[in-house]
Amino acid sequence: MENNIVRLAVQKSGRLSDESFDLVAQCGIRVNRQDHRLKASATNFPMELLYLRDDDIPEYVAAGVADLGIVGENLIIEKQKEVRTIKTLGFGKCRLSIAVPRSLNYESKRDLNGLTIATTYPRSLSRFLEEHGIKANIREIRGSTEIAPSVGLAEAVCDLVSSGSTLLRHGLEETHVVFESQAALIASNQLSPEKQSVLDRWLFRLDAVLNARECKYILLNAPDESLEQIVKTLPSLRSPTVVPLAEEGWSSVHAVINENRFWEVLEQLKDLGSTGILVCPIEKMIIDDEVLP
Ligand code: PRT
Ligand code: ZN
Repeated sequence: MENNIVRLAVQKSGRLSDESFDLVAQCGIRVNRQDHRLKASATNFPMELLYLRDDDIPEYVAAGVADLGIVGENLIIEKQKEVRTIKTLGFGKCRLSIAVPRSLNYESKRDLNGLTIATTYPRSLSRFLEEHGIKANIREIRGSTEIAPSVGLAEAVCDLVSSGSTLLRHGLEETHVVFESQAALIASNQLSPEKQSVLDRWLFRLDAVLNARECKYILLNAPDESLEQIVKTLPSLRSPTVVPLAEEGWSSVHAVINENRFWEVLEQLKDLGSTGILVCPIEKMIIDDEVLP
């Protein structure tokens, strides 16, 4: 029984923590964590959570100490451990970028030659410099990368960026994106068949939660004369549901619509004479042969 329990490593406390815990909870998995302990068991699913520093998660999963982990792609790329990326999770979005002081009057990649670049991502930076034929020095530091140029430790930085306000505050200008990143689920390469089947059960739930996050349920009233056009405008799972209203000449249309195209579609629907448009969140969405709208 014991070896059927999958161990999921999550960030103990940091930018990925809350959304990692929420994702587990939204999959209906209840975790009983007491006093901020480093390990906790789920009460209704064969899963155990390990609470770690994010930097350690790829190593723990590669070593098989944890079976699964939720960690930024930035660390998966940087740490180069033998793990499988199962899926990206849509949060913790950022990019690893090179930035230089605005006073440098930077023009092109060539200006990086001969500079010292401070980073906590030496491998990723080194690969980028090599690929672009840039000869710069890498100074590996532990944190607070953005202050390195102002204290004379380096002439440029390579750090994670999300809003860009940290760079701005420190007089730095983003010049190159090394890669884009978001949180991902990783797995050990040595999962037993029992653990793989627990992972498959969890993935079924995870997909239902992640698919639902991307979509909204929409209901509207459509005049019959533009019904055909309205139905064509609406992407949906298979096709929209159309139900006649009690009032002659009108129908109610129900559909599932992707967040990406949401406002654009809504405008078209209004132009086609739709009224009483309601938009509702979807909690879980299970799709088989149908593709996301
Ligand atoms: O203690 P532990 O080691 O677990 O945590 P940590 O302090 O190393 O990591 P944490 O919690 O800061 O970040 C965890 C993960 O969140 C990262 O590995 C990324 O995958 C992801 N992430 C997303 C970010 C950012 N966005 C981000 N903006 N990680 C860090 N930053 C930092 C960046 O380093 C810079 O200092 O935020 C600053 C820039 O932010 P903006 O918004 O000003 O551009
Ligand atoms: Zn860290």
